[in-house]
Amino acid sequence: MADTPPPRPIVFVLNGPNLNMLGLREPEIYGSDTLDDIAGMLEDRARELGVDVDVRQSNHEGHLVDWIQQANAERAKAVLLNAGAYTHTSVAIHDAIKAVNVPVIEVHLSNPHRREGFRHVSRVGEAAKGTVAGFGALSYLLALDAAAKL
Ligand code: DHK
Repeated sequence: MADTPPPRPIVFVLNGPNLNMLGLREPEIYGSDTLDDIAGMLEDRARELGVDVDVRQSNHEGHLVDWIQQANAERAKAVLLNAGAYTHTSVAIHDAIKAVNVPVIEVHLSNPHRREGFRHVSRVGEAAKGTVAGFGALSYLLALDAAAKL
């Protein structure tokens, strides 16, 4: 009898506030791809890399905290996190990243350092393993490549 293959490592892809509006929201900054488009690209790349992705979005800070803890409890390979505006403000998300062993990679479509001063601080980046920003939807794919190699 053939052995069942081991489960593929899972990468959580967590998206924060207003990222459900991608495609409509300031396309000159965030691009014209919707979050569903990005999820599709990630699923295609994940298949090539031999991992699974679980793409989620919430406008609520606590959901992101819960999902970081869940990724850790389920021994996910990594978390890709675009915390939206909570990136710049959330001590709770910073603490959640510090509290877990799962590596968290900060992702942004835009380059926050080229934008308003209030985006230059990243509470997520201060705790994350690394950051990919400024490449539009490609930021997510580059971060997934990094996650698969960890
Ligand atoms: C997304 C957001 O919603 C902003 O609040 C961040 C980030 C930047 C992005 O570029 O993906 O400042």
